[in-house]
Amino acid sequence: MTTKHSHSPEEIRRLLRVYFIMGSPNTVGRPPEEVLTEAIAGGITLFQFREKGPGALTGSAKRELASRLQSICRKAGVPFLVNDDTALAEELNADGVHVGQDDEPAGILRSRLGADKIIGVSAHTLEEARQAVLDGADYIGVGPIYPTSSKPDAEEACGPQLLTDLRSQGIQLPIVAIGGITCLNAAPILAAGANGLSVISAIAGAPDVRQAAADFASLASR
Ligand code: TZP
Ligand code: MG
Repeated sequence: MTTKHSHSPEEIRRLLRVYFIMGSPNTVGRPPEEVLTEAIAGGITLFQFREKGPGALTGSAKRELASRLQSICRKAGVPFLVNDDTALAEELNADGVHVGQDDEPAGILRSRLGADKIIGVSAHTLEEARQAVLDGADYIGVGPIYPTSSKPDAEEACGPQLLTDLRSQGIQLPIVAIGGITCLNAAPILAAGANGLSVISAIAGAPDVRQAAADFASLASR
């Protein structure tokens, strides 16, 4: 089922440029609020709260952190998306959600959340990309492009070639690439047709978070 979405593809493509993903396990001992604030100062365009992995918060601690990060985003005008936890996204009235293939289908989410929420879906094949289009997703996340240590159950790295293939097979939906992306290996990803770069460790774990985000921002806006 396709419900009309209210964000234009142009707007989504712009938001995807520097798409920072983070939860408390990713900030190498630093307060997530501080890391997010620095990343925003560097120029991230979209934020996803992804509270997963060793030591991830649950229950009210997770909800409270999400809410603090959401207000930081709100003040800066950076949309705040929630990974997987659609109940939390609804409770907080987040700007959107990002879901994987094992989560709630995007078509159902679209009817429940409405046209104005941003819905992203992870896709690893042409089939999954086509389904995301039918389901009314705003964008797909494609990866891991390169090997990553931030997601232990990630599939095998696909390289920029999968992006080239999806584009040549007619997928026009905005695409953000993910997995092992750094400023040094990002150029072929953008050249292959991705509209933006999704990054955890190269920003959250950088010695200078603001500078790292700024470096991605100048790459992605070329
Ligand atoms: N999905 C595919 S790879 C990945 C996710 C959530 C992790 C990306 O993290 P990093 O540190 O940017 O490789
Ligand atoms: Mg998931």
